[in-house]
Amino acid sequence: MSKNLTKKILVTGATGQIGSELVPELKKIYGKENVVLGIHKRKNVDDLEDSPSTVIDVTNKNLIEDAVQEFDIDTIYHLAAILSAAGEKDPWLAWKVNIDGTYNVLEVAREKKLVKVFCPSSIAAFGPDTPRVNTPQITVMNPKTMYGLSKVTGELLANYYFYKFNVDVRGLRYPGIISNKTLPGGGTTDYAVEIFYEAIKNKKYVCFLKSDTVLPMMYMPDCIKATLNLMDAEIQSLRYHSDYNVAAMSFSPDDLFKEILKIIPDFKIYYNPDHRQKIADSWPQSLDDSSARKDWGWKPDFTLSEMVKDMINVLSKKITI
Ligand code: AKB
Repeated sequence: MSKNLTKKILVTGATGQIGSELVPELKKIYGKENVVLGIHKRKNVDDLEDSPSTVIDVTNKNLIEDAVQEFDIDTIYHLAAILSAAGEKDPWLAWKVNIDGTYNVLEVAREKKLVKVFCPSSIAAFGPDTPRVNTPQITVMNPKTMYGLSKVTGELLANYYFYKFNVDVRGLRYPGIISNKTLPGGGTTDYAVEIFYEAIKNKKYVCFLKSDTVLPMMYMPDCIKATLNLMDAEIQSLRYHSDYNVAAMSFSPDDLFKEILKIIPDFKIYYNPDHRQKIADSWPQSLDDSSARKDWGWKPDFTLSEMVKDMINVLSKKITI
């Protein structure tokens, strides 16, 4: 169980929102030939050109085993998942992908004696009985969505594999992640990405959450930093494994709107809350991440206003109106 042994990495969900930005960073650190993209369905993605890739359905353990064997993998970043809103539409699929998929990855890690595994959790692991402000590292969970339930199960299972089988598995409770490369899909925090595209393209956005719904969020560069720093941390310093709270910023749609307005003064927002409001209302508003700060030096770089400036700057160049 040593960080120095990571030589060949498999990333499941490699072309998703987080995967598409984590993969280039991993390639910089480990070399492009040493990062294998596990993709569910083949797509035309720039990153596929210079890295090995393989089709992986995480519900099929044989495919994970074959990939580990073929590419001599020693570390897996397991990012493939069905998010909260999509999971409520098809809870059966969410169970299969999130629970069976994580179990399969952990089993392969145990059998093949992998060096390390990253299995992310989410703020969705908490529920309406959880203290919502400054949510502690250890507290009541009781999530009400299938996604949340699968994330708590994943945390518990991963911790079990650590203590029972010595599998070095680590994970973060990701807040809503804001990014400008690949769109998220099927999440409750997706509004915080969509809003930028609509503000730049159409100068108006209809938000599916209420104006005062505060949720924890994080800009992608901080998400990548947190992921890599946790995976790089000395194992002796970790008091937790698959379930670290990490925080960067908390805001409501109205807070975000006001910040965008400073740069796009004719932007308008309208509110039409839908089924995702109930999910958001069951999640924390802010997290206590003092354990992550103490154990492996976590500290975010981006504030709300810095994130908004950067998002608008990058997307304005990318979006042709
Ligand atoms: C979602 O909204 O489902 C995700 C998450 C918070 O895990 N972005």
